[in-house]
Amino acid sequence: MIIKEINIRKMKMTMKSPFTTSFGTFQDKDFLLLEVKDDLGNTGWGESVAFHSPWYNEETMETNLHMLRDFLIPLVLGKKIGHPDEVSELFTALRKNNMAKSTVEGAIWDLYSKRNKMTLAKALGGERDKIEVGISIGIHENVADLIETVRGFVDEGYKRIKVKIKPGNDVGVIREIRKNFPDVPLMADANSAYTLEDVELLKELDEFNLTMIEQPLASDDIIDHAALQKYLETPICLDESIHSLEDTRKAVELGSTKIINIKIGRVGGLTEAKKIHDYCMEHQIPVWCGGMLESGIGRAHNIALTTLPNFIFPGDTAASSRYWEEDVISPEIIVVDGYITIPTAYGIGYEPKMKAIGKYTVEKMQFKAE
Ligand code: OSB
Ligand code: MG
Repeated sequence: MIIKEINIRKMKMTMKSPFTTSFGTFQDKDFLLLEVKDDLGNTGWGESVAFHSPWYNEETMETNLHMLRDFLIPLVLGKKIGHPDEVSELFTALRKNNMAKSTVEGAIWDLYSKRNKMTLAKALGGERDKIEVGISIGIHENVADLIETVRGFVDEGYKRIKVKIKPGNDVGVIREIRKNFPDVPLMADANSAYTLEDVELLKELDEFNLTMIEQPLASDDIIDHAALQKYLETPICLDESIHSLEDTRKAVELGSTKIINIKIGRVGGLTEAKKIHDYCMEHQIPVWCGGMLESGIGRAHNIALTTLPNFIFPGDTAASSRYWEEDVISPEIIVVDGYITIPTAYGIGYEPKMKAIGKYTVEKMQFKAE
Protein backbone atom coordinates (compact mmCIF):
# COMPACT_ATOMS: atom_id res chain seq x y z
CA MET A 1 0.00 0.00 0.00
CA ILE A 2 1.18 3.52 -0.75
CA ILE A 3 0.56 6.17 1.89
CA LYS A 4 -1.01 9.04 -0.03
CA GLU A 5 -2.45 11.35 2.58
CA ILE A 6 -2.50 11.90 6.33
CA ASN A 7 -4.92 14.12 8.24
CA ILE A 8 -4.48 15.10 11.86
CA ARG A 9 -7.25 16.50 13.99
CA LYS A 10 -6.72 18.24 17.30
CA MET A 11 -9.67 17.16 19.40
CA LYS A 12 -11.29 18.43 22.56
CA MET A 13 -13.83 16.29 24.39
CA THR A 14 -15.15 16.60 27.93
CA MET A 15 -15.62 13.54 30.10
CA LYS A 16 -18.95 13.01 31.83
CA SER A 17 -17.24 13.06 35.21
CA PRO A 18 -13.76 13.98 36.45
CA PHE A 19 -11.20 11.18 36.85
CA THR A 20 -8.58 11.58 39.60
CA THR A 21 -5.26 9.77 39.81
CA SER A 22 -2.36 10.23 42.24
CA PHE A 23 -0.86 12.74 39.79
CA GLY A 24 -3.87 14.85 38.80
CA THR A 25 -7.50 15.15 37.74
CA PHE A 26 -8.78 14.77 34.18
CA GLN A 27 -12.00 16.17 32.83
CA ASP A 28 -11.19 17.89 29.55
CA LYS A 29 -9.51 15.53 27.15
CA ASP A 30 -7.28 17.12 24.47
CA PHE A 31 -5.87 14.61 22.02
CA LEU A 32 -5.12 13.87 18.37
CA LEU A 33 -6.86 11.69 15.83
CA LEU A 34 -4.93 10.68 12.75
CA GLU A 35 -6.41 9.46 9.48
CA VAL A 36 -4.27 7.80 6.81
CA LYS A 37 -5.30 7.17 3.20
CA ASP A 38 -3.80 4.75 0.68
CA ASP A 39 -3.64 4.58 -3.13
CA LEU A 40 -6.90 2.58 -3.33
CA GLY A 41 -9.01 4.98 -1.31
CA ASN A 42 -8.91 3.00 1.94
CA THR A 43 -8.62 4.88 5.22
CA GLY A 44 -7.25 3.95 8.61
CA TRP A 45 -7.56 5.70 11.96
CA GLY A 46 -5.25 6.10 14.95
CA GLU A 47 -5.38 8.03 18.22
CA SER A 48 -2.61 9.73 20.17
CA VAL A 49 -3.09 8.80 23.82
CA ALA A 50 -0.72 11.49 25.12
CA PHE A 51 -2.44 13.83 27.57
CA HIS A 52 -2.49 17.61 27.68
CA SER A 53 0.20 17.63 30.41
CA PRO A 54 3.27 15.39 30.84
CA TRP A 55 2.12 13.83 34.10
CA TYR A 56 1.66 10.18 33.10
CA ASN A 57 4.79 10.17 30.94
CA GLU A 58 6.89 12.85 29.24
CA GLU A 59 4.78 13.10 26.10
CA THR A 60 1.97 15.60 25.52
CA MET A 61 -0.51 16.21 22.73
CA GLU A 62 1.71 19.07 21.51
CA THR A 63 4.96 17.06 21.57
CA ASN A 64 3.13 14.35 19.62
CA LEU A 65 2.00 16.91 17.08
CA HIS A 66 5.57 18.17 16.72
CA MET A 67 6.93 14.64 16.28
CA LEU A 68 4.23 13.70 13.79
CA ARG A 69 4.46 16.83 11.67
CA ASP A 70 8.24 17.27 11.64
CA PHE A 71 9.59 13.71 11.82
CA LEU A 72 7.17 10.79 11.62
CA ILE A 73 4.81 11.78 8.81
CA PRO A 74 7.69 12.67 6.44
CA LEU A 75 9.03 9.12 7.01
CA VAL A 76 5.82 7.41 5.85
CA LEU A 77 4.22 9.79 3.36
CA GLY A 78 4.55 8.54 -0.22
CA LYS A 79 6.13 5.29 1.03
CA LYS A 80 5.13 1.84 -0.06
CA ILE A 81 4.42 -0.30 2.99
CA GLY A 82 3.84 -4.04 2.71
CA HIS A 83 2.97 -4.72 6.36
CA PRO A 84 2.44 -2.50 9.44
CA ASP A 85 5.43 -4.18 11.15
CA GLU A 86 7.58 -2.12 8.76
CA VAL A 87 6.41 1.16 10.28
CA SER A 88 8.38 0.84 13.53
CA GLU A 89 11.45 -0.03 11.44
CA LEU A 90 11.10 3.30 9.61
CA PHE A 91 11.12 5.00 13.02
CA THR A 92 14.11 3.23 14.63
CA ALA A 93 16.45 6.21 14.27
CA LEU A 94 14.13 8.32 16.42
CA ARG A 95 14.31 7.89 20.19
CA LYS A 96 11.27 7.33 22.42
CA ASN A 97 8.17 9.44 21.64
CA ASN A 98 6.31 6.15 21.66
CA MET A 99 2.82 7.61 21.78
CA ALA A 100 3.51 9.75 18.73
CA LYS A 101 4.88 6.72 16.83
CA SER A 102 1.94 4.58 17.88
CA THR A 103 -0.53 7.12 16.48
CA VAL A 104 0.70 6.59 12.89
CA GLU A 105 1.38 2.90 13.30
CA GLY A 106 -2.12 2.26 14.67
CA ALA A 107 -3.73 4.05 11.74
CA ILE A 108 -1.64 1.98 9.32
CA TRP A 109 -2.67 -1.26 11.08
CA ASP A 110 -6.32 -0.26 10.63
CA LEU A 111 -5.67 0.65 6.99
CA TYR A 112 -3.85 -2.62 6.34
CA SER A 113 -6.65 -4.72 7.83
CA LYS A 114 -9.30 -2.89 5.79
CA ARG A 115 -7.28 -3.19 2.61
CA ASN A 116 -6.93 -6.93 3.21
CA LYS A 117 -10.59 -7.30 4.16
CA MET A 118 -10.12 -8.57 7.69
CA THR A 119 -10.67 -7.37 11.21
CA LEU A 120 -7.78 -5.74 13.05
CA ALA A 121 -8.16 -8.47 15.69
CA LYS A 122 -7.61 -11.13 13.02
CA ALA A 123 -4.68 -9.20 11.46
CA LEU A 124 -3.01 -9.22 14.89
CA GLY A 125 -3.57 -12.95 15.30
CA GLY A 126 -6.40 -12.66 17.84
CA GLU A 127 -9.03 -15.35 18.05
CA ARG A 128 -11.57 -14.37 20.69
CA ASP A 129 -15.02 -13.18 19.67
CA LYS A 130 -15.61 -11.44 23.00
CA ILE A 131 -13.40 -10.06 25.75
CA GLU A 132 -13.79 -9.58 29.50
CA VAL A 133 -13.87 -6.00 30.72
CA GLY A 134 -12.90 -4.36 34.00
CA ILE A 135 -13.24 -0.78 35.15
CA SER A 136 -10.75 1.75 36.52
CA ILE A 137 -12.18 4.07 39.18
CA GLY A 138 -10.51 7.35 40.14
CA ILE A 139 -9.71 8.59 43.64
CA HIS A 140 -12.78 9.71 45.62
CA GLU A 141 -12.16 11.83 48.69
CA ASN A 142 -15.43 10.50 50.15
CA VAL A 143 -15.31 6.73 50.78
CA ALA A 144 -19.11 6.33 50.92
CA ASP A 145 -19.30 7.87 47.41
CA LEU A 146 -16.60 5.49 46.22
CA ILE A 147 -18.47 2.45 47.59
CA GLU A 148 -21.61 3.54 45.71
CA THR A 149 -19.58 4.04 42.52
CA VAL A 150 -18.06 0.57 42.89
CA ARG A 151 -21.52 -0.89 43.51
CA GLY A 152 -22.84 0.68 40.31
CA PHE A 153 -20.08 -0.90 38.20
CA VAL A 154 -20.32 -4.27 39.94
CA ASP A 155 -24.07 -4.24 39.24
CA GLU A 156 -23.36 -3.38 35.59
CA GLY A 157 -21.35 -6.60 35.41
CA TYR A 158 -17.74 -5.35 35.12
CA LYS A 159 -15.46 -8.32 35.72
CA ARG A 160 -12.83 -6.55 37.81
CA ILE A 161 -12.67 -3.38 39.84
CA LYS A 162 -9.52 -1.27 39.86
CA VAL A 163 -9.25 1.70 42.18
CA LYS A 164 -6.66 4.42 42.17
CA ILE A 165 -4.74 4.89 45.41
CA LYS A 166 -2.35 7.50 46.78
CA PRO A 167 -0.80 8.14 50.20
CA GLY A 168 -3.67 8.90 52.56
CA ASN A 169 -6.23 7.14 50.31
CA ASP A 170 -4.98 3.59 50.37
CA VAL A 171 -5.25 0.86 53.02
CA GLY A 172 -8.39 2.33 54.65
CA VAL A 173 -10.11 2.71 51.30
CA ILE A 174 -9.28 -0.83 50.16
CA ARG A 175 -10.41 -2.23 53.52
CA GLU A 176 -13.77 -0.51 53.12
CA ILE A 177 -14.24 -1.81 49.58
CA ARG A 178 -13.36 -5.36 50.65
CA LYS A 179 -15.80 -5.17 53.56
CA ASN A 180 -18.60 -4.32 51.12
CA PHE A 181 -17.48 -6.59 48.24
CA PRO A 182 -15.67 -9.58 49.76
CA ASP A 183 -15.41 -11.55 46.52
CA VAL A 184 -15.08 -9.01 43.71
CA PRO A 185 -11.80 -9.24 41.76
CA LEU A 186 -10.08 -6.09 43.03
CA MET A 187 -6.80 -4.32 42.33
CA ALA A 188 -5.15 -0.99 43.14
CA ASP A 189 -3.22 1.40 40.88
CA ALA A 190 -0.81 3.82 42.59
CA ASN A 191 0.55 5.55 39.47
CA SER A 192 4.00 5.79 41.09
CA ALA A 193 2.88 7.49 44.30
CA TYR A 194 5.10 5.50 46.70
CA THR A 195 8.77 4.77 47.46
CA LEU A 196 10.56 1.87 49.14
CA GLU A 197 10.14 3.73 52.43
CA ASP A 198 6.44 2.83 52.23
CA VAL A 199 7.09 -0.93 52.22
CA GLU A 200 5.29 -1.55 55.56
CA LEU A 201 2.20 0.29 54.40
CA LEU A 202 2.16 -1.51 51.04
CA LYS A 203 2.59 -4.80 52.89
CA GLU A 204 -0.71 -4.10 54.71
CA LEU A 205 -2.47 -4.45 51.37
CA ASP A 206 -1.56 -8.17 51.29
CA GLU A 207 -4.47 -8.80 53.63
CA PHE A 208 -7.10 -7.90 51.00
CA ASN A 209 -6.46 -10.52 48.35
CA LEU A 210 -5.85 -8.02 45.54
CA THR A 211 -5.22 -9.57 42.14
CA MET A 212 -2.33 -7.13 41.78
CA ILE A 213 -0.95 -3.72 42.68
CA GLU A 214 -0.14 -1.59 39.66
CA GLN A 215 2.96 0.64 39.48
CA PRO A 216 3.48 1.40 43.17
CA LEU A 217 6.96 2.95 42.74
CA ALA A 218 8.64 5.48 40.44
CA SER A 219 7.45 5.70 36.84
CA ASP A 220 10.95 4.94 35.48
CA ASP A 221 11.90 2.24 37.97
CA ILE A 222 12.43 -1.49 37.58
CA ILE A 223 15.08 -1.97 40.32
CA ASP A 224 13.16 -0.95 43.44
CA HIS A 225 10.08 -2.82 42.25
CA ALA A 226 12.13 -6.04 42.34
CA ALA A 227 13.11 -5.29 45.94
CA LEU A 228 9.50 -4.49 46.85
CA GLN A 229 8.12 -7.64 45.24
CA LYS A 230 10.27 -9.73 47.57
CA TYR A 231 8.34 -8.30 50.54
CA LEU A 232 4.84 -8.43 49.04
CA GLU A 233 2.58 -11.36 48.43
CA THR A 234 0.38 -9.21 46.18
CA PRO A 235 1.72 -9.47 42.63
CA ILE A 236 3.18 -6.25 41.22
CA CYS A 237 2.02 -5.20 37.75
CA LEU A 238 4.12 -2.62 35.92
CA ASP A 239 2.46 0.05 33.78
CA GLU A 240 4.50 3.29 33.42
CA SER A 241 7.91 1.53 33.61
CA ILE A 242 7.41 -0.63 30.51
CA HIS A 243 8.15 1.01 27.14
CA SER A 244 9.33 -1.94 25.09
CA LEU A 245 9.99 -5.64 24.82
CA GLU A 246 13.49 -4.97 26.24
CA ASP A 247 12.04 -3.27 29.34
CA THR A 248 9.70 -6.24 29.71
CA ARG A 249 12.52 -8.76 29.51
CA LYS A 250 14.60 -6.89 32.09
CA ALA A 251 11.68 -6.45 34.50
CA VAL A 252 10.71 -10.12 34.22
CA GLU A 253 14.31 -11.30 34.64
CA LEU A 254 14.80 -9.06 37.69
CA GLY A 255 11.53 -10.16 39.28
CA SER A 256 10.16 -6.60 39.27
CA THR A 257 6.76 -7.62 37.92
CA LYS A 258 4.53 -10.68 37.74
CA ILE A 259 1.94 -9.20 35.39
CA ILE A 260 2.24 -6.58 32.64
CA ASN A 261 -0.23 -3.85 31.75
CA ILE A 262 0.20 -3.35 28.01
CA LYS A 263 -0.75 0.06 26.66
CA ILE A 264 -0.31 0.34 22.92
CA GLY A 265 0.75 4.00 22.97
CA ARG A 266 3.25 3.61 25.81
CA VAL A 267 5.13 0.83 23.98
CA GLY A 268 5.17 2.56 20.59
CA GLY A 269 2.44 0.64 18.78
CA LEU A 270 0.68 -2.63 18.12
CA THR A 271 3.74 -4.38 16.69
CA GLU A 272 5.72 -3.88 19.92
CA ALA A 273 2.62 -4.64 22.01
CA LYS A 274 2.29 -7.98 20.24
CA LYS A 275 5.99 -8.76 20.82
CA ILE A 276 5.55 -8.07 24.55
CA HIS A 277 2.44 -10.24 24.57
CA ASP A 278 4.30 -13.12 22.91
CA TYR A 279 7.32 -12.85 25.22
CA CYS A 280 5.09 -12.80 28.30
CA MET A 281 3.12 -15.79 27.06
CA GLU A 282 6.34 -17.75 26.67
CA HIS A 283 7.41 -16.79 30.19
CA GLN A 284 4.05 -17.41 31.93
CA ILE A 285 3.55 -13.72 32.67
CA PRO A 286 -0.13 -12.84 32.21
CA VAL A 287 -0.92 -9.49 30.58
CA TRP A 288 -3.92 -7.19 30.30
CA CYS A 289 -4.71 -4.08 28.31
CA GLY A 290 -4.66 -0.71 30.08
CA GLY A 291 -6.52 2.41 29.04
CA MET A 292 -5.74 6.10 28.61
CA LEU A 293 -9.27 7.50 28.78
CA GLU A 294 -9.35 7.20 25.00
CA SER A 295 -12.07 8.10 22.57
CA GLY A 296 -13.69 5.23 20.69
CA ILE A 297 -10.89 5.13 18.10
CA GLY A 298 -8.19 4.35 20.66
CA ARG A 299 -10.49 2.00 22.55
CA ALA A 300 -11.22 0.05 19.37
CA HIS A 301 -7.49 -0.65 18.99
CA ASN A 302 -7.34 -1.82 22.62
CA ILE A 303 -10.27 -4.17 22.05
CA ALA A 304 -8.65 -5.74 18.98
CA LEU A 305 -5.36 -6.29 20.84
CA THR A 306 -7.16 -7.91 23.78
CA THR A 307 -8.31 -10.80 21.53
CA LEU A 308 -4.77 -12.27 21.77
CA PRO A 309 -4.59 -15.36 24.01
CA ASN A 310 -2.31 -14.15 26.83
CA PHE A 311 -4.63 -11.27 27.76
CA ILE A 312 -5.58 -13.16 30.91
CA PHE A 313 -6.99 -10.41 33.12
CA PRO A 314 -9.87 -8.09 32.13
CA GLY A 315 -8.68 -4.76 30.68
CA ASP A 316 -9.59 -1.14 31.47
CA THR A 317 -11.42 -0.54 28.17
CA ALA A 318 -14.89 0.21 29.53
CA ALA A 319 -18.01 1.21 27.58
CA SER A 320 -18.14 4.49 25.62
CA SER A 321 -20.88 5.70 27.97
CA ARG A 322 -18.53 5.45 30.96
CA TYR A 323 -16.56 8.38 29.53
CA TRP A 324 -18.55 10.28 26.89
CA GLU A 325 -21.98 11.77 26.24
CA GLU A 326 -21.36 10.97 22.60
CA ASP A 327 -18.41 8.89 21.38
CA VAL A 328 -16.75 9.40 17.95
CA ILE A 329 -17.53 5.92 16.62
CA SER A 330 -20.59 4.01 15.49
CA PRO A 331 -21.75 1.78 17.00
CA GLU A 332 -20.56 2.91 20.42
CA ILE A 333 -18.68 0.39 22.57
CA ILE A 334 -21.10 -1.41 24.84
CA VAL A 335 -20.43 -3.80 27.70
CA VAL A 336 -22.95 -6.56 28.35
CA ASP A 337 -22.54 -8.75 31.46
CA GLY A 338 -18.90 -7.63 31.60
CA TYR A 339 -18.08 -8.54 28.00
CA ILE A 340 -17.44 -6.60 24.79
CA THR A 341 -18.31 -8.49 21.63
CA ILE A 342 -15.59 -8.10 19.00
CA PRO A 343 -16.99 -6.28 15.98
CA THR A 344 -16.92 -8.13 12.66
CA ALA A 345 -16.50 -5.13 10.33
CA TYR A 346 -13.02 -4.84 8.76
CA GLY A 347 -10.22 -2.90 10.46
CA ILE A 348 -10.94 -1.53 13.93
CA GLY A 349 -14.54 -2.59 13.32
CA TYR A 350 -16.23 0.63 14.41
CA GLU A 351 -17.07 3.38 11.93
CA PRO A 352 -15.66 6.86 12.70
CA LYS A 353 -18.69 9.11 13.18
CA MET A 354 -17.73 12.15 11.10
CA LYS A 355 -20.42 14.40 12.51
CA ALA A 356 -19.29 13.83 16.10
CA ILE A 357 -15.63 14.04 15.07
CA GLY A 358 -16.37 17.37 13.39
CA LYS A 359 -18.09 18.66 16.48
CA TYR A 360 -15.04 17.96 18.69
CA THR A 361 -12.38 19.06 16.16
CA VAL A 362 -10.44 22.16 17.17
CA GLU A 363 -7.99 22.21 14.25
CA LYS A 364 -7.32 20.09 11.19
CA MET A 365 -4.01 19.57 9.37
CA GLN A 366 -3.49 17.85 6.03
CA PHE A 367 -0.34 16.23 4.63
CA LYS A 368 -0.24 14.90 1.07
CA ALA A 369 2.34 12.89 -0.87
CA GLU A 370 3.73 14.79 -3.87
O1 OSB B 1 -2.55 4.28 35.03
O2 OSB B 1 -3.90 3.10 33.92
C1 OSB B 1 -3.54 4.21 34.32
C2 OSB B 1 -6.09 6.90 33.34
C3 OSB B 1 -5.24 7.95 33.08
C4 OSB B 1 -3.89 7.79 33.24
C5 OSB B 1 -3.37 6.57 33.65
C6 OSB B 1 -4.20 5.49 33.91
C7 OSB B 1 -5.60 5.68 33.78
C8 OSB B 1 -6.57 4.65 34.08
C9 OSB B 1 -7.91 4.70 33.38
O3 OSB B 1 -6.41 3.80 34.92
C10 OSB B 1 -8.00 3.79 32.21
C11 OSB B 1 -9.23 4.01 31.36
O4 OSB B 1 -10.34 3.88 31.88
O5 OSB B 1 -9.07 4.30 30.16
MG1 MG C 1 -1.85 2.40 35.54
